[in-house]
Amino acid sequence: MPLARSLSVTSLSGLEEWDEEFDREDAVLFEIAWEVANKVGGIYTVIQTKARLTCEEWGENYFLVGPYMESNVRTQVELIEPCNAALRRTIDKMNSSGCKVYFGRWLIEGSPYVILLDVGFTAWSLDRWKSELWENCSIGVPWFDREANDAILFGFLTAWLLGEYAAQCDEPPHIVAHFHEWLAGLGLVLCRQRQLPVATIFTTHATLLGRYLCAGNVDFYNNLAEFNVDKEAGDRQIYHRYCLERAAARCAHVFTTVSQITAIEAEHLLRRKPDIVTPNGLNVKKFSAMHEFQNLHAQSKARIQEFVRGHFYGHLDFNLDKTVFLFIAGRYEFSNKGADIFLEALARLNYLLRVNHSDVTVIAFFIMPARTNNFNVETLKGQAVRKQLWDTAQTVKERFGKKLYESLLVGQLPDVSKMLDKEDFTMMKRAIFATQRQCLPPVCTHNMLEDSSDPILNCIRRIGLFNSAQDRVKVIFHPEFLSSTSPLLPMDYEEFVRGCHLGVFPSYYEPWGYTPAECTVMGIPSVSTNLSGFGCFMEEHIADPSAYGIYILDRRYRGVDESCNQLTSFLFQFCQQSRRQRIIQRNRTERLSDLLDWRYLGRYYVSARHMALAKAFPDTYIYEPHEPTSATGFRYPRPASVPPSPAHSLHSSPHHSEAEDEEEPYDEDLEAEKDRVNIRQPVSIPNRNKNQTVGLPEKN
Ligand code: G6P
Ligand code: 1S3
Repeated sequence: MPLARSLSVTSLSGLEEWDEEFDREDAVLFEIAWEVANKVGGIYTVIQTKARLTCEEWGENYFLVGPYMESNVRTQVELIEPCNAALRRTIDKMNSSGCKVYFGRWLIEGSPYVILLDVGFTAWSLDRWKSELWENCSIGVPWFDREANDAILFGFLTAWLLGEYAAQCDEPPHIVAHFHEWLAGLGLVLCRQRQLPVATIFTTHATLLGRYLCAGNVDFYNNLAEFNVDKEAGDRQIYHRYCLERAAARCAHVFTTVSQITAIEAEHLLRRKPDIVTPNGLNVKKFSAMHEFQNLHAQSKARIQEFVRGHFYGHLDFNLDKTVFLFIAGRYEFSNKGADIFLEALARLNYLLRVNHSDVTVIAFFIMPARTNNFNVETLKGQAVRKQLWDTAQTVKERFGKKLYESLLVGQLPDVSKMLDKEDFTMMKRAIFATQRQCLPPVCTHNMLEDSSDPILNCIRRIGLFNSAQDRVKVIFHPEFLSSTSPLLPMDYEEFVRGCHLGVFPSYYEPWGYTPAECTVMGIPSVSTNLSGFGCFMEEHIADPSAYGIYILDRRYRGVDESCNQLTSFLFQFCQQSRRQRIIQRNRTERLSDLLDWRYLGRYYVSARHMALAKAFPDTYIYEPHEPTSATGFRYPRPASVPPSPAHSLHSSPHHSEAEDEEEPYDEDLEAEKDRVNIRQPVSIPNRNKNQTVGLPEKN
C-alpha cells in the first residue's frame, strides 16, 4: 500500500502556501467550466484571476477544460501540441473517433494549459447521449433548450476526456476534476456513474432556482425552506437543468459554493450542504507607493469630469470640485442587483441635500447593458459642444500668447486691454451661444429600444430625477458596458471605477458579487448588502467595515423601505465627508485588498482539492484539517485612527473635522502606520470550525 500523504496547509501572514513536504507530482488537476477562455459572466473572472496561483501550485499538471469557440481562440489562445504523452494519446484517440479537441495555452497571467472541446462538431452524438442520459440517470432534456443541449455535449465530452486520460496513463493517476456551475456539471455525474478514478468537486456560483425565483416577485429568503423545488423548477420550465445541477451537487466528492449565503440556498434548493465555502478572490496588484492608486483616482476622475462638463453643458451650475460620483454596474437585473432601491435612495438623498442646503452635487451612473440602437443625439452633441469650447479656448489662448510674445520681444509690457480683439470676442460669444439648450441634460445616453417599459427609466419617471437645476442628485444611465474606444466616455471599466467615489451595489440576489470586490482592491469604497456573498464575507472579517469604506446594507432583517432609509443615510454621510476624509477612507479600503487576493482565498480551493483526493483515494491521501492558526480567524480590527466614541465622528467615517483640515497637516503615512500596527493583531473568529469549512450561519 502506498504511503499515506498529507496535503497540509500552512499560512504566512494571512497568505496561504502549500506545505513543502507535499508531493503532487502524480496528481493532476482538471478545472472544467463553460467560461474557460469564454467570457460570459463572473465565472470567467474566477478562473481567469485564479489561473496564475493555480499554475504556481500545480505547474505542468494543471489543465483548464472549456468549449472551443473559434473567435475566442483566435484572440486568447495559442494552440500548441499536447504537453505530455498521455494527453497526446488521449486527444489523438478522441480526434480519431469523431471529436475535435484542441490543446493550447490561454494567454492570460500564468499561461495555463487549456483543452478545448468543440461541442458543435460532436452534435451528431446528441440524440445517442441524450438517450444514454435518460437510461442511466432518468434525466430527459427537451430538444429546444440549446443551452442544455450544449451542456450535454460538453458533459459527455469531458467525461470521455477524463476517462480516456486515466486509461492512457502508464501509472494509475490521481486526478482531481473541479467542475463549475450546472453547465459543466454533467461531466461530473458521468465520472461517478462510470466509476472513473477521479476525485470530483462541484462549485455552484448561483443556483438555477435561486436566480429564477429571485427574479420573480418572491420573498426568497423567508421561504427558502418551504419551496417545493421540483414544482418550482417545473413551473419555470427548467426542471431538466435543475436535475443536472442537483445531480452534480449530490454526486460530487466535495461540493462547494462561493459564499455562505449561497451555501444556505444550496442546502435548501439542491438539498446538499456544501463541504466548503470557496469565496472568490482577485489577482491583486499592489503598487509600490500608496499614493499611486490615489493619483490614478485623481486622473480618472478628471476624465469623468470632462464627460460631465459635456453632458451637462448649459446647466453646469454646480461645482465639479464638490461633486461626488456614485455608480452601479453589472448585469441588468433591476431588482436582483438592487437598482430599484438605489434609485429610491437617490430620490431621498436628493431631498436631504436640498433641505440641508448642501453645496455637494451627486452624479449617479447606472452602467447596465440594455437593448439600444446607439447613443442619442443630445448626448453626443454635449461632447461636441464641450470640444468646441475647448478648441475655442485653445485658439484664443494661442492668439493671446502670440501677442504677448511679440510685445515682450520688443521689450514692452503688453497693453492688456488690446490682448483680445473683436474677432476673439466674436469667436468666444459664438461658442457660448452654442451652449444654450432648450432641454434638460439627458438621463439616458442611448436610444433605448424598450424605452417605455424600461424599469430604470420608468422608476426615474416616477421619482422625478430629471437632472433639473434644483436637483442635487443627477442621474446618468449608460445602458452599455464601458469601453476605451467609446466616442462618448472613452474609458474602460477599471479606469471608470478608479475615478468614482463610491460603488453602490445593494443587491437582493448576489451569490458573491465581484463589483464591490473590484472596488475594494482599487481603493474605492462601496455599498454591498448582507444578502451578498461579498458583504457577508467582509462582515465576518472586518470589525467595523464602514470605517474601511465597506458599507453593508441590511437587506436581511429589514423591509425594503427601511433598507432604503439605511442606504440613504450611508449616502448622505458619505456626501458630508471632506476630501481629506475620503482620501483616508480610500487608503483604508485599499488596505483590505490582501483579504480578497487569491493568495489568501486560494486556501479554500486547496482544502477542497485535498478533501476530494482523500475521499476518492483514501489509501493515498489523508485529509488532515489543520489547527486554526492566527490567520484562520483573521479579522481586521477597527482602524486605530478611528476614535472609540462614535459621538466624535460621523458613523464610522474617518475622523477629521473641517477645522483639522485647515490647521493640522495630514500625515498619510503616520495614519496608515497607526492602522497597520493595529491590523497586525489578528482577532480570531469564534464560529470557524476546525476543518476550515466556513460554517453556515444559523438560520433565522
Ligand atoms: C487623490 C489625489 C489627490 C486629490 C484627491 C481627490 O487622493 O492624490 O491629489 O486631491 O484624490 O479626492 P476626491 O475624493 O475629492 O476625488
Ligand atoms: C455569478 O455570476 P452572476 O453575476 O450571475 O457568479 C459570480 C462568480 O462566482 C458571482 O460573483 C455572482 O454573484 C453570481 O451572480
